[in-house]
Amino acid sequence: MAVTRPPAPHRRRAATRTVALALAATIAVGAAAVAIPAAQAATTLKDLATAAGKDIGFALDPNRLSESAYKSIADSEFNLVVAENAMKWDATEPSQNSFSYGSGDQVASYAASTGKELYGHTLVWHSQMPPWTNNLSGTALESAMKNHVTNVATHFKGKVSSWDVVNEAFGENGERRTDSPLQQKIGDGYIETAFRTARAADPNAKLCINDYNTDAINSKSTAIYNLVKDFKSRGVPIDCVGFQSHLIIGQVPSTMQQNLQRFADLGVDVRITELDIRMTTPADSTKLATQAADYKKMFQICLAVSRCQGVTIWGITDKYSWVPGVFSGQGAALVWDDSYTKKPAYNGIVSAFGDLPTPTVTPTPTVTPTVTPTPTVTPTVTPTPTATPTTQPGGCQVSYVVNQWNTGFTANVTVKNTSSTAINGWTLTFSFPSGQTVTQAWSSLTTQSGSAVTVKNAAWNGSIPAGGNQQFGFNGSHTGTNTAPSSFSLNGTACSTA
Ligand code: 9MR
Repeated sequence: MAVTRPPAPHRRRAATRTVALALAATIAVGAAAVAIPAAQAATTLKDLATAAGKDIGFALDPNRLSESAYKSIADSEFNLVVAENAMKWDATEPSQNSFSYGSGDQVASYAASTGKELYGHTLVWHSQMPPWTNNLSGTALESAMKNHVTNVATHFKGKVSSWDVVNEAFGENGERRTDSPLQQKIGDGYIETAFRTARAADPNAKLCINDYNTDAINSKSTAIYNLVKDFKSRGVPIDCVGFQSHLIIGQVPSTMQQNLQRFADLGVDVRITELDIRMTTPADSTKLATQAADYKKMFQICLAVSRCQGVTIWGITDKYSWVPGVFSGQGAALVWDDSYTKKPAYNGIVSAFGDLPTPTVTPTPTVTPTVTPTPTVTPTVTPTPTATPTTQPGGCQVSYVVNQWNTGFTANVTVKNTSSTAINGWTLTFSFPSGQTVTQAWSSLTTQSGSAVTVKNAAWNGSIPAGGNQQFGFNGSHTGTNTAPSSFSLNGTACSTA
C-alpha cells in the first residue's frame, strides 16, 4: 500500500526558499577561489547548509546546554538536532509501559526554541534496551516493541521529522545481526513490524533504517539495499536510509557517493547520520589536515546526491565524544576540540559548500546582446522531434533546485534518464522565463542566447545509463524575479520535471 504523506515538520525545500547567502566575497578552496555574490557575511555552517538546501545536524546531550560554549555552537552552527541518547528505549521506557520523556522533551523543546529540525533516534535497537526486556518471550517482546514504538512515536508526533525506526540490524557479512534479542526472539519480521507500527503511530514522520559500516558498497550495505527494495516492492513503509559514518581519518570510502546514489535510485532519501572521523591521539597538524579533507569529502558527497538530506555530526566537542571510551587511544574525531576551538575540519566543511566544481565554460554573455529579436528565431527549431528517434518520448526527468539571494542564484540540475536505453552524449535545452543570465557553469558546457540556454555534457558525464542520472550546475544573476524554467528538453525530447 502506497502511503502519501504531507511534508514532515521543518523540512526545507531549497527550491522555494530565498536565503540571504552570506558570503562576503570569496571562499578560498585549495588552489581555487570561488567568487560568490556578496550580501552579508556568512559565518556559520548552518547558513551554508541552509543555503544549499541541506540539513546540518549534531547529536545533543541536553545536560551540556548549561555550558555556554557548547550552547552557543549548538545554537548557531546547526539547523538539525538529534538526541544522542535521550530518545532511546532505555531512556524513554525504563520500566515496562512506564514512559519517561524528561530528557527527550528537553531535546524537543531545544529544537523548537531554536528553530531546528528534530530527528528521532532511535525507536528499536538491540543495544541500550532496558533490562526489563531481557526476560520476555518472543511474543511478549514483540508486543513490548510495538507498544514502545507506538508510545514514543505518538509522544513526539508533530515534532520529529524522521525516525531511525530500526538501528543496526545487520552484521558485517550482510546477515541479520545474531546478537540482537529482537532478531533472536522475534525473528526477521521484527523490522517490518517496527516500521508498520511507526507509520501507524505517526504517519507524517519519515521512517528510516540506520546502520554503521554501510558507507561503502559492501555486504552489509547491500543487505540493507535489498531490504529497502523488498519493502518498496511490498508496500512496507520506508522513506530513508541513514549511514552513520563513524570513520577513521584517510578512509572515506571511495564508493560512498555511488552507494548513496544507488539507495536514492530506489526512491528513498539518504542521510549521513552520525559523522565523526577519529584518529590515533594525540592529534597533530598532519592528522588534522587529513581529517579536514575527509570532512570536506563527506559533505561533498552529500551535496552531490540530491536525495541526501544532510549530514549530522555525532557531537560538538572532542571532549564529550563517545570515541575515546570505546576505541582506546583514539579520538579527536569531531569538529571542535576539547576547548571548543574550531579544528581544520571546520574549514574543510566550509570549503565543501563553497567549492563549486571548476567551471568547464563560462558563458559568453557578450555574444548575446546583438541577438535581440529572439522570438523570430525559435520557430525554426520546431521540427526537431523527428530528429531524435533514439530517445524515447518522456524518457527524461529534470530536477532544478535553486538557492537564491538578492540578485544572484545557484542552480543544481539533475538530469535523469527514465528510458530503458542508455544515453551517450546529451544536450539539455531550456529557457529562462524572467531574464536570468548564467554567470558561471560547472560539470557542463553551458551557453546562453537570449533566454535560451543550451547545456552540453562535460567530457566525463556524457553517459547516463537507463535509470541513471547526471548533475551539473551554474551560478546566475536575476533582477529580483527568478522564476524557474518550466520545460526542459534532452536531445530534443521534452522531459518531465521532478
Ligand atoms: O554516543 C552514544 C554514547 O553516548 C552512548 O553511550 C552509546 C551507547 O551505546 O551510544 C552512542 O551513540 C551510538 C548511536 O546511538 C548509534 N550508533 C553508534 C553510536 C556510537 O556508539
